Amino acid sequence: MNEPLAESEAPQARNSALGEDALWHILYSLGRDNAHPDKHKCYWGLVLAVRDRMLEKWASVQRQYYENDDKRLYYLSLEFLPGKFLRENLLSLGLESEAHTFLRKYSFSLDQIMDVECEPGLGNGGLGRLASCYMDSMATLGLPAFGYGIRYSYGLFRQEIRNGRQVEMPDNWLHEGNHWLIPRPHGLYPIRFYGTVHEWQDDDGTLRHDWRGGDIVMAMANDMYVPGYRNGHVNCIRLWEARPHKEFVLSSFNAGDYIGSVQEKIKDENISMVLYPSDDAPEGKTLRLKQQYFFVAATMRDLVRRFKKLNKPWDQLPEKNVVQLNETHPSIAIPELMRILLDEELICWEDSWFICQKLFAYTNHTILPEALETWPVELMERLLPRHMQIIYEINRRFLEDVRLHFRDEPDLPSRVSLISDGPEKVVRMSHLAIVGSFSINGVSALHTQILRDRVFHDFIRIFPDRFNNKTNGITPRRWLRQCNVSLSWLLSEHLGCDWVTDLDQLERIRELADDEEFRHDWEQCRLTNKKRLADHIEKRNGITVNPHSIFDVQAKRFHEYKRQLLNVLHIISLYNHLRKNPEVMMQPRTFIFGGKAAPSYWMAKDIIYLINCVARRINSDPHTRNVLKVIFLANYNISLSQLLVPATDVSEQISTAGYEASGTGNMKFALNGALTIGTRDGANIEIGERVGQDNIYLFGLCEQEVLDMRNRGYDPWELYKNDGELREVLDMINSDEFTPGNPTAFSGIFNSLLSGGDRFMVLADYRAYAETHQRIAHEFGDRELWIRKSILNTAGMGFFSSDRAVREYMDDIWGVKPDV
Ligand code: GPQ
Repeated sequence: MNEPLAESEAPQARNSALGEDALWHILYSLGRDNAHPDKHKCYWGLVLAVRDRMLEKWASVQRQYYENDDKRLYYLSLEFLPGKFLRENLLSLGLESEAHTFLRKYSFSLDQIMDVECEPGLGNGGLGRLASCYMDSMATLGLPAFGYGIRYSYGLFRQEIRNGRQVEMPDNWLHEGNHWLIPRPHGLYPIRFYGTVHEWQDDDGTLRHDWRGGDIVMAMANDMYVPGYRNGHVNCIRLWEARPHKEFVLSSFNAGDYIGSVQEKIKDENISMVLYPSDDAPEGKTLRLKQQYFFVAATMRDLVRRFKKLNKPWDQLPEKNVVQLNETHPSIAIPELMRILLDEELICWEDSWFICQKLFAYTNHTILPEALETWPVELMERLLPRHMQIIYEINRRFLEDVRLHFRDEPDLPSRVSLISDGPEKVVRMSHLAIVGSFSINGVSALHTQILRDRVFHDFIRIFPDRFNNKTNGITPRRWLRQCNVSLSWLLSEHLGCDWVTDLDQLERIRELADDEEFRHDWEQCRLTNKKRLADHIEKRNGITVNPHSIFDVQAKRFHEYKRQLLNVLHIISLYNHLRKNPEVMMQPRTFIFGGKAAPSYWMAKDIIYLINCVARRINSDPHTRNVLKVIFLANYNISLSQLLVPATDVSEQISTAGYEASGTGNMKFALNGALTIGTRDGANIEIGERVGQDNIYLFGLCEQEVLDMRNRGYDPWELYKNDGELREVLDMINSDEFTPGNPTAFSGIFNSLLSGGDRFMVLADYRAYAETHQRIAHEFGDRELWIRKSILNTAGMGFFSSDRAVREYMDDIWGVKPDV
């Protein structure tokens, strides 16, 4: 993303062997003896050799963007979760076999050297992973696209389980350095905070504004490269890192305040120090707003700098660029661009606003009321005084318009206002994003419908053409080709290799569901994956699990709405059933959990503790342990997910209907042949439509029923009284059954389900859930039936490729074209 090289300076494509280059780098770039390279040296040598090849392609692609005068997409996201790079990049660049040849010489496998790689945890969960899937598809489709985010020094915390409880440990992912990331210490941007706004008049007498003073922090780029799948295309994700402002530090040195100046330096670097570990629930802390403005301001600088090089009039900015906002986190970009256009480029308000509204597009990922971002006016006024003025002016003009067009609705302006009047005035970031964007999309059909009907209902009437749906997708490269090698080979044997970039081809295996030999091979692949996971569980948790048992997996962030509680209540009732009926034949089951809870989310952490206490009890009971196991896998991340996904028989997608915007884990499991037990929520509904209702287990209240039940007055105590099995389970939780000597360990959970009103309708869905599980256990026993369903799941999942999703964004929103 630096200036493209002139043709004559362009590097020559590498034609030496990958292994030779790796050895060269071990000596000359890493400064290590390359005579008998160990695992670490082999890994880093390979990384550098692969990186060379990516950089060559990247440079020529950048040149192409300029030469072809392409419209560019800027994808702004506070989170990215790319997972480990080496295997993915080898695969995309077609370098796998060369890498194997090199490693074989030193008796290493690719799996072994992948242990050396740290996974960047620059995101919390679904939102960050979606951004990475989309970057992969953009490169694979050859789009002129740029990802932008923050290079956090510390990623999402590492989770350890001690005595059953989550303990958070820092994730110092850069401690060894990271050659996948190229720092660009030249050409840093100054980013201002605080300060004051001065007014002045230009020659025409127009009132102008100038934001001055305050603190300056420097933004330094770190570039991470994303190769397309075997198409010679390489894009880049630019991650900003905060650096101290040199002049400021120098002046303190001169004043003799050495310690003071070092402290200032540390304070400035804090901005990009750590990822906020909350998901679907923003933390209203000043540092978070600083992070948002910091990365957005640096990004808009890059955009404007590149645009100015084209020497085009400003009204062409939206013809040559589009900015996609991943949630409201980067929505301060809207007033920031207004500030640049008004105060620096001296463009008038009307023209500036016209440009903004044509440039930005906003994706909403949640309807949880507590997760809709707001910032106190008072904070915004201090930290970003000019932006607050601009927001007031945007609001004033917008509300004037609303009053004009909706004269008989006097309440409407206050409902849609960008600023809410409560005891504390806050800026509603979603309203800002809606008013300042030409497109607003939800991430599944149901979610978009809820945005239309409820959350943004007023705005639909004001801007009827802006709202649209883009159902999420996942990249088949990482989530099938890479994570499920055995199944990928089987698919390629029957379909050829094109499915990797054309996932609809999977439809063609539908007819093979009737082929006994194919079903046999399918089952063998699944068993291989399950054995691999069983080995991992043995190693990590010291527990032996039966690879022929049902692997039932719920892996995702811990959140009450995702209802891990529903799952554990059911496990306890199965356990009770087994103890009471020791002679009963039961399908062996292994329930596997993975996921982190936000460090301050006590209820979610208690649920993790409950699962671990229940697991300890069940796994050690000699009467049940051959048929029932409960496993909590610590530190769930992308790498662990790649191991779990291909080994899962039953995928738990059991959020309260209406709460999960889409879900993407649901797609990964089903693509790999797991059957879903799920509510009619988010993308589950669309998965059911594609794989066929016979091949998915949907249960429980739908979104409308949840609303109706709550409106009628839902009383969880009624269910407690009437369902003896459920009551027994709840009473066990409310006693010292799982925490001997401590009967109140889970009273918080018990109370939230009963006296607290059961906000997420866990008890209301309990019976339907338990019955559905019974059906699943029965059908799993019929191997032919089950494998057929498994095949039909994979066959129907082509739609959920992120290539499809990105193509829809490209055609309906971005208006960018592939350049390959
Ligand atoms: N999501 Cl708002 C997150 O992972 N983090 C967030 O801060 C917000 C949403 C998820 C959402 O819960 C899932 O339903 C979606 O599938 C995912 O975003 C991607 O759209």
